Amino acid sequence: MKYNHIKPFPESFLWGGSTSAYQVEGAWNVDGKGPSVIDMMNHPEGTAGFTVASDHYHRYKEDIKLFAELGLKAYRFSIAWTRIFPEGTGEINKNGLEFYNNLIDELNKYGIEPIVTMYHFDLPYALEEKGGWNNRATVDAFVEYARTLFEHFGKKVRYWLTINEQNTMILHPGAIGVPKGGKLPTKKELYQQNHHMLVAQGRVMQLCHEMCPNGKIGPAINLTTMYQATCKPEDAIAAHNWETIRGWSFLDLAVNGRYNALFWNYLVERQIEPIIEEGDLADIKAGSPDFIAINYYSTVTIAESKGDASDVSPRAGDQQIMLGEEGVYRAAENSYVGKTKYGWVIDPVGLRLTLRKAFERYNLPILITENGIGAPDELTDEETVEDDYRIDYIRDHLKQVQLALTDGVQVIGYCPWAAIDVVSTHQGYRKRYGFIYVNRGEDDLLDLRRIKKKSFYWYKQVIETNGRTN
Ligand code: BGP
Repeated sequence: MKYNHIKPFPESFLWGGSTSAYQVEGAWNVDGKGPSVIDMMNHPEGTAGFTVASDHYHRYKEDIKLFAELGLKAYRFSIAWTRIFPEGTGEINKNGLEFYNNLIDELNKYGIEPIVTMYHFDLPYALEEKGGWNNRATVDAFVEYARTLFEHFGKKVRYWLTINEQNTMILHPGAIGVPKGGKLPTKKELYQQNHHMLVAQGRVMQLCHEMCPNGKIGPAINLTTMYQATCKPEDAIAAHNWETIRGWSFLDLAVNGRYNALFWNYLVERQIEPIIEEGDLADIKAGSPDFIAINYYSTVTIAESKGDASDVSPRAGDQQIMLGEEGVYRAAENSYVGKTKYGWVIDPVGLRLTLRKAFERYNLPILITENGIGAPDELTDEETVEDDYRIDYIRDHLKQVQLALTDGVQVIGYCPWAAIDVVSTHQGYRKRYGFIYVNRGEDDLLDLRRIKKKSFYWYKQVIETNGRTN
């Protein structure tokens, strides 16, 4: 659609940057922190782990000063559950509360809006040992953890995100990692876990509204639009299958409090539907979000299933993510989009389409909590990184966000991944996303000094001009 006038970004637009606790903090066992499932997972040889990460735990003041120089209006980070409750529940670790209290104060000092993810993949290992999300007790543990966060930070934090990428955890459990000696859950278990997370999320959203009158809370889902490989009607059905099962079914529950009919039938037909206890659906429904947070990286193109094992194949460049499901859909190539060095599809227009579809369906403000390009950045002799590919990627996506705003979609902020280099879950520091380079290798920690990349200066100017990208 051609427009004569492109709408400007709103004055209140939350120009931000994102990280998560296990990928940025390090200090995995410091000051009373307990282990999480992430700390206990198997690691590929020669790839940086999470023990030191970017050492943000010890350098958060220096980092936040740089975020202020960058001009960030918001910083989206996660709280490590195991810093607050080392065992997931029970005794509170005061040091953990103090760390986040100081971090939030430091952000507020510079006028940077804290956007807090409560749970970003790092379930306390002590809970995992008792069954993790298969166990209903984890629902109560999450609600108590949330209550503690609201009690201590409810007056200082306005934006809360419940669970990061619940859909990734359920659909690609191997992508987050398997605890040492552990095994992947069955599909039946996964959809039971999913149901428990939804009940927990519903209760936590209600609690937020009771305890934090100025607070806003929402789910953070990895959302993407699906293209059909051809105009063959069966391809269209397959694309719709996967768009529903992968994305809408999670948000339909979080926002509207109901199991999507197609999704529910898919579960029942495979005998993997969860046990729903009395009061669960009421809790899910009563927890209404104030906004939707979406993580967007790529689109997926889908073809009709062949009904055999050939439907399933690994995503290019990423053996951890399997695409396709026998009898449901299979992944197809899209010759109209680019790819990153890691094989992830680059599709800025897909972001506009995803935003339009999500807004049309739920009519809630949308916060983009992740978007970015992972690349093997190289430090130059001039002490910078010439990451023009990152500038291009973000510029192209921002142009589409602005078009989505012009379409009428209410986008309230953009927090690219990542504010600073963090450990990529599988590719360590060989795959970087930040505006700020962290000087370390996979095993060699070097001096961990912070270096501004070319994209830092570019994004700073984007923020200063409220969205001028040229
Ligand atoms: C998202 C996760 C982030 C981050 C990002 C990039 O799905 O929410 O935590 O890891 O993906 O992924 P990767 O580091 O694997 O490239």
